Amino acid sequence: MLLAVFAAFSLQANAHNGVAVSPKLLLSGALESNGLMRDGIRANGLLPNSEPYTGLVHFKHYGDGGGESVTNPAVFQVTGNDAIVDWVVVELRSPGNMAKPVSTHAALLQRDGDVVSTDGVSPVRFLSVAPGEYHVSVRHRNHLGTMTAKPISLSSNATTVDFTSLDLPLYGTHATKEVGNKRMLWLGDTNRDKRCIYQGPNNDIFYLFTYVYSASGNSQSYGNYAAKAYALADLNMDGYATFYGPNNDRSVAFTQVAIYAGVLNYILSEQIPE
Ligand SMILES: [Ca+2]
Ligand SMILES: [Ca+2]
Ligand SMILES: [Ca+2]
Repeated sequence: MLLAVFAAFSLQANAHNGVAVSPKLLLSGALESNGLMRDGIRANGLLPNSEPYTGLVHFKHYGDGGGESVTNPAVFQVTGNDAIVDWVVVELRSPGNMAKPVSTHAALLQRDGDVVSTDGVSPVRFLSVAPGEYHVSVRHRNHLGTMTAKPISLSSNATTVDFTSLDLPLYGTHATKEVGNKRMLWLGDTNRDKRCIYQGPNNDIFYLFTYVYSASGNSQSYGNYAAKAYALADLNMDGYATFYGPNNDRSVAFTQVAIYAGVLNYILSEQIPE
């Protein structure tokens, strides 16, 4: 009897199994007409094996997040719906302190929107986070992140959080782009100030322009030069940063702001508390 009580107590005192989450999201810059995101970065062999967020300006990992890496080369060889588009970050925040994540994890984004662990298939698991209620937020290098307006109950069984759904209440106003019945992250933050600006002070197009014109292979400073790189300036995520010419990255930002706001100096701001 005493032993049973002790066993039950020690079970309770044991470490929990963390929480698992399966976010779903679309990056508007990468989205193709077939509803999948393009995987040109992967196809061009440009995806880094280690998460690129550590060291990026205006980014900070929390908890035991950071340093995630892909150790199995087969993960980046998958093609089709589940091919990897890029690295993203998943954050968990307590309702009592939304400004500071409890933990962050870098994860992988599949072409069909599933966010998965570094094995390319599993849910994103936060082993150090106790089961409970958390706001879930997602971020990407050159898109604006977004966060659930309400806390979501998370446990060791993966919970799906579908950021593409119009039914998921999001924090802030105009947090994401809406096309048809889908939500997607706003594109265009090449200078990583958490705003997408096409024209005016601190605009992101100037960064793109500077990047392309000063690219190491572009000694003649051609505007239609395609700089093949894993770059913040690659807004349509095809593996090239381009200013003019076919599939250039400037026009996707132009189209977005022209259709959404109608004025080219409109400022889209990330809706995540700081
Ligand atoms: Ca999938
Ligand atoms: Ca910006
Ligand atoms: Ca591009």
